[in-house]
Amino acid sequence: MGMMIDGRWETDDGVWASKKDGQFHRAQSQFRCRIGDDCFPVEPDRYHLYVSLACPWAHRTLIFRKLKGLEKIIPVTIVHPHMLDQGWQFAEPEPLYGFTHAHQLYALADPHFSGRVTVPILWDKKSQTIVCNESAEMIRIFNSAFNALTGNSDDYYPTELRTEIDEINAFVYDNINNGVYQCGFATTQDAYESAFDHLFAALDTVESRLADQHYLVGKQITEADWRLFTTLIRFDAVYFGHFKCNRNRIADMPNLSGYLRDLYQQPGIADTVDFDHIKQHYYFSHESINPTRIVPKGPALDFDFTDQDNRAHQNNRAHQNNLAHQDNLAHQKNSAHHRDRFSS
Ligand SMILES: N[C@@H](CCC(=O)N[C@@H](CS)C(=O)NCC(=O)O)C(=O)O
Repeated sequence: MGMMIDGRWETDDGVWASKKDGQFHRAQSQFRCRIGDDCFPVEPDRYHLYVSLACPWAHRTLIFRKLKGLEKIIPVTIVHPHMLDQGWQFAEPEPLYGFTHAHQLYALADPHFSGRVTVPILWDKKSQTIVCNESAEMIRIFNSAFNALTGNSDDYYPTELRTEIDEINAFVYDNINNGVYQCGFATTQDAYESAFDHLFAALDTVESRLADQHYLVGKQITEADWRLFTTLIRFDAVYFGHFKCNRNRIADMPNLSGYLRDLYQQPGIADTVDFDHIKQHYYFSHESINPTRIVPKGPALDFDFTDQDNRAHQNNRAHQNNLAHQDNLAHQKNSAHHRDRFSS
């Protein structure tokens, strides 16, 4: 692995944590434009998305691309799962310029770019630059910018819920999304244990929150849920083992695991999840954590079943279904009563 210094790729020692404190500090994304202004107008066939199927941040953008019906408007290129000395590479030369590595895109966007070469990348074909390389902002772009072209006005960041969504996003980002990386990339015992404690305290908080409500911000799915989802879906397969986030699995937390399956089973979402890529990427790419690069065969995972019994709010849901069923029965009885009256 490595990074760009003044437009040139430089390989480094493959250690993610800071030498000073043994903690992993995530760098700020540097391309932060929006679509819908004069520089980047809303147009079909103008933007291109580069993602890794392994990366939880990139996964957010794939989910929004799917939910918002943007597949035809924003084509996607998927990087090879292994991120090695030259950073992200393409299995085959990518379609726009024939580049073999993602750092070539960064160099084209800015010949003096210094920083990490991350995915996802939202690319503008017309001005040959990166519009945005920050997933949190990309999903907001996808949420609304192309509505007029797609006719899809589903809103995962509704105005009246924004304060609550922002609050829960910050909590989930600091402790869970980034928390798993802080456990996994820590190079001191203290840094690891502190990240571990924050991570599981936060998962406990979310587990309790989901006892009374279906989703993080009440009854409807919002971007907050999709942001948490991409970490949860990877948890038992990689974070538990590879990143040593092993107090327990998500499968052991009834509300979180029911919630995770609920999100996984939403239309189109399972197609965005690729466990082979996910495991290949993490176990093979992070040589400093897994020097043998052996990719585990397990665990056996199943996100396709539904359970009515082990999630408290599903009991609520079951209870509501039951009430609805009784209403329905009452209604049928009434109708039958009316029918009888009218037929007699
Ligand atoms: N803040 C960025 C973070 C993206 C990110 O860190 N992606 C990882 C893959 S999971 C990456 O590309 N890392 C390469 C590197 O840091 O060199 C976002 O959310 O878009």
